[in-house]
Amino acid sequence: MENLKIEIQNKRKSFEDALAKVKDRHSLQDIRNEYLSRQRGIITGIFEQLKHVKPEERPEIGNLINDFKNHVQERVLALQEKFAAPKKVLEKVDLTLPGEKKYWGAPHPIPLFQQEIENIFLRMGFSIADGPEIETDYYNFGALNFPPHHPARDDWDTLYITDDVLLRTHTSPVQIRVMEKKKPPIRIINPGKVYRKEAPDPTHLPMFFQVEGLVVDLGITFAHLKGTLEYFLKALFHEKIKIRFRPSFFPFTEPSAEVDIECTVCGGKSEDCRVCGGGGWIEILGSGMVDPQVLKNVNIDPEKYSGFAFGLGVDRTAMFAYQIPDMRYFYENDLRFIRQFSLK
Ligand code: 2U9
Repeated sequence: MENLKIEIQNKRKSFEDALAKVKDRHSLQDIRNEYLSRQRGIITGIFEQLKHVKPEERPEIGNLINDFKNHVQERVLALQEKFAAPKKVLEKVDLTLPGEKKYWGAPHPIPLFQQEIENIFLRMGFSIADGPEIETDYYNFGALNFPPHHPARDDWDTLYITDDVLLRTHTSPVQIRVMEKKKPPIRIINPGKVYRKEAPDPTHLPMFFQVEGLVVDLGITFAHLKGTLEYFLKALFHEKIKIRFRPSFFPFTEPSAEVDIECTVCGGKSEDCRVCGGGGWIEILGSGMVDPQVLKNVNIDPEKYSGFAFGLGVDRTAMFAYQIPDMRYFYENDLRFIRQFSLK
């Protein structure tokens, strides 16, 4: 019994020594476990020795051990409170301050307008085709009947990555790629970004969006081209819009025509109209019958098949549809401008 009494005294002393060195919650928890753990704690170990003590002496030793255990618990509890994480001070809310403004985004007018164009052609049974923006000289020029170094290339000048690799100037390479893989009937539109060597001004951008289209099948004539584009322009603007076809030239179509609509601002009635310049007409589309050489380049027999193609600038057409005087507004990201547009 004397030995156990001495051991309790020693353990009590070492507990106090250990407690004096405690600096934080974690080291306190280690000491707590060392002394109070139910399975391997020092106090449990001392209690286990009680069975070797004579029965008449057990109450006295039992009291001593309980006393030691209570002491350890109280001391640990007191220090736990000392090291407890500081309570968060509740943030005071000043209800007189103005609310936080949320800036919601808005769909950009160009993709919205592109979707309107796409929907009209989808209703006519066209599919949408896509392709790379970085192209080779062959797909952007060669296959489309632009001879090397021909001055016609000047109007389509672009940014070159190498002598042979460039940013596409039109989405026409997509049509070439489609025709290489798929034989007629073909009825596709290709919307997408194109690039030109241009300094930005109210009517020019070095990057803009185009939608081009291509139909190739047996017996396709200029009448199909005219009917398709008239339907498209009436659906995009209004049923009664006046349309005219003007002869033109493109290396990849023969014959070629540009398509004008009557001025959306003055209707041809103002001599100093800032949109049509008094001419009364606005050029909207380029078009033509696919040049037989272009069909040969993709191994489609021009004696058997014929086709028509067309192209329009989405940004330029959106300018007229929404009566916006400067194309650069579309890319300034001014939310006051962008928020004014939504799907019809
Ligand atoms: C193939 C054959 C022919 C597509 C065409 C135009 C005329 C045209 C311009 C309008 C304004 C481009 O955005 S714009 O600068 N487009 O004038 N595009 S015919 O002709 C093709 C295309 C692909 C294989």
